[in-house]
Amino acid sequence: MIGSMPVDARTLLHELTKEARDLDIGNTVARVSASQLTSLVFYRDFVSRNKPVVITGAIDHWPALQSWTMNYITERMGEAKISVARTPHGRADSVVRLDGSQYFALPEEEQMPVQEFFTSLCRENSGEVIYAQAQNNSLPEEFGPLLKEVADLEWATLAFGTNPEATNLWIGGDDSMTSFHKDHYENMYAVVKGRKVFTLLPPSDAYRLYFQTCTVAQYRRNATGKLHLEPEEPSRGLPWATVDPYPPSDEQMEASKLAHPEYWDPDLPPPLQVVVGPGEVLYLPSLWFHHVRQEARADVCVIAVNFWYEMAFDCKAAYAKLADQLAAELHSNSHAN
Ligand SMILES: O=C(O)CCC(=O)C(=O)O
Repeated sequence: MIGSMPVDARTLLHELTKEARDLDIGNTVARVSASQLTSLVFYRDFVSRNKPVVITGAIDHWPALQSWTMNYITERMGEAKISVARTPHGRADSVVRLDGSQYFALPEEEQMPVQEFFTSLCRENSGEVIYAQAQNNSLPEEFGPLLKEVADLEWATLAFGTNPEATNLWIGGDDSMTSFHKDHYENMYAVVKGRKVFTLLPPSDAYRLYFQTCTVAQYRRNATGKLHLEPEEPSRGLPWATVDPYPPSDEQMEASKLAHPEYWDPDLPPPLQVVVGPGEVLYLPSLWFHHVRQEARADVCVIAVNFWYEMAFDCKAAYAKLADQLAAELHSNSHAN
């Protein structure tokens, strides 16, 4: 026995991981042309199975694909201010280890005109990283003048049976990353400029992400003008995934292999990786764990629009909750032993 769990709970979870891949998910994310995809096929082959897919050719008609240069966006937006997240390293909303403690680090949040945002984004080596990543229905709420240059994905809306609850615009550079997490939404993620690299794990694999309860803290500027982490008052804890799939140094990679053996285990199927390019849309099913990094290449910045649809709290959601609970139990027992 490990604590109160049978000793083979870990083996059973490994089997679940392998079986989910063998039966349906596979080891790659398929690409399907929008011309072959009706709402019914999309629902039958992907939504009902909670299975990711990249759809090509679905947004070729969006004027945004051609028009959204930095100059054009600046001109359309004028003096309107947008929400911007700022960190020293580009890893907002992620686990940061400091003086022997683990913090869940929220970014400093600012409002600034788009012109100032783009100027800072283009400035190299400022020692800080900014990312327009507000998830408050930001396309209509903050970028209203650009709204008409994208269109709803009507076939997806039909498959989900509801209009999107939020439509968010994301603008950032190569240094911004989004740490592993899951959302209680069905997500249609459309890339307009640059590339997004998604690392994905299904809900069954929660135990491979080593969630730990971290103290919530936020970056704030101190008297010398530097960003530093300030724990929230009153103090609160948040369980968050501690695995970083791109450790910044060889040393940190070795440390991660020791701390997170089931993430890197060569006997388990590796996380799925998919690169989503301009004009492509990723269907990211609800409750899938995702880590996101970006590659601007010649574009200077990466721009994407995502649509969040309400998810069904069905039996798949119940299985996912069980997987989360087993993961928490397994790791709390590993610490205790
Ligand atoms: O693009 C990103 O940086 C993160 C996207 C994301 O996490 C989401 O759409 O849920």
